[in-house]
Amino acid sequence: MLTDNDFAECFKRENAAYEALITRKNRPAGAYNGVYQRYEYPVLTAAHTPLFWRYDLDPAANPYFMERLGINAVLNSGALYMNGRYYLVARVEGSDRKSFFAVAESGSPVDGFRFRDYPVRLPDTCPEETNVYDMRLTKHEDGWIYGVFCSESKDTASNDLSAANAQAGIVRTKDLENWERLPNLKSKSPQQRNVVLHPEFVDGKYAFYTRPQDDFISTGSGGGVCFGLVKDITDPVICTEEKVISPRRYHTITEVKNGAGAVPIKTPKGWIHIAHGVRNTAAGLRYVLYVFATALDDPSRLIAEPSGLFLAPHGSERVGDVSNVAFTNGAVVNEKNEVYIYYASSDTRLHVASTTLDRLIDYTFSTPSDPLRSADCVKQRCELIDRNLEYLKKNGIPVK
Ligand code: BGC
Ligand code: BMA
Repeated sequence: MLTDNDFAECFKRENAAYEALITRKNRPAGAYNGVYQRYEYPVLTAAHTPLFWRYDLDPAANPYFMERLGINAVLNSGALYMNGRYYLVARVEGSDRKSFFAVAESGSPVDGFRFRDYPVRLPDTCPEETNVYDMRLTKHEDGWIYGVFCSESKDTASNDLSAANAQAGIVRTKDLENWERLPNLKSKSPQQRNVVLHPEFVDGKYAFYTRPQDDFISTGSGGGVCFGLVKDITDPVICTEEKVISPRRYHTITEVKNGAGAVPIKTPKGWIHIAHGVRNTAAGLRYVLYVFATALDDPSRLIAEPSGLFLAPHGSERVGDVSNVAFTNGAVVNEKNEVYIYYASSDTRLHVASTTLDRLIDYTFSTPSDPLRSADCVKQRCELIDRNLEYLKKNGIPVK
């Protein structure tokens, strides 16, 4: 048992370490690729959650100054930039495996994120709901901020204890403090995960990016990221055919699954989507980010899909609770047209990568697309090499 003095010392020490972590400056790090810049430190981790979420700070109740309710991970976060501040609605996972949402904010896009005193207290309207995660935040032109997330329940129709059912939950707020829960999205698909609300009306309706799936894990016949319209957001039923806009393809990074990630970014050339693609490997599923663009006059029309992955788990990002995963559900653009992409690694911690709108547009619309066969990929690369060697020779630039 600690003396009151030791208890107080312990708190002081841990609190100082916490403050040092929150106020630590981040800096650009990692290899140059011209597309985006990674940062040295994650922006949020389990250790960024306040001590008073985890410890009982009363020495009489907690004589050893123990964590009573541990936090296991902070990951997949929705993101918003408003009035000069950066807001993240992170997925926080307790050591009990249940996830919940919590708002962290900062004046800087890359460091200084501090959680509000309390997590989001989501209206508890679905008694069967066991777990919630991966909220996408959409500042909609109707004036509300919507949060679309995965609402997971036990599949009671199955004898398999781990069988589950995923649906898209919907909440809305004006201040990220008071949340109104709407009914879950209804679509023809028995399950839905990775659903994103488009920020503008399309044909006067709410537009959703969906991801139909046959069961909880497998997308089965689900062809990829889809698009569907909803007339009334308070009775959200997809009233159109769910049209595939970013298909899964054999022997690509989307072979097993894909899903919408960040809310699409509006640019003069089209809507830019940063999504995730999944392939299976001997070491399990590998999640990477990829990019595609849809037309301004019809956000369900694919107009560009740069080849291959945009961002993959790298170095220490590759290891965590669910290793080999990069996942995003939030990116923001500020008034300087800087883009910050919040991505989690291996279901454990949240990072940021920065780029600019101009770079992202150039990447999206000037990167060649995947020719889908080794022989054609070699041809594509040889054409690049030909052009480069010619250019270097013509300009007298030595490479060796
Ligand atoms: C986990 C998610 C995961 C999903 C599918 C859920 O139970 O919480 O992180 O994406 O299962 O594997
Ligand atoms: C998915 C997502 C994420 C998670 C990923 C890897 O299906 O919805 O929650 O990051 O699996 O486990």
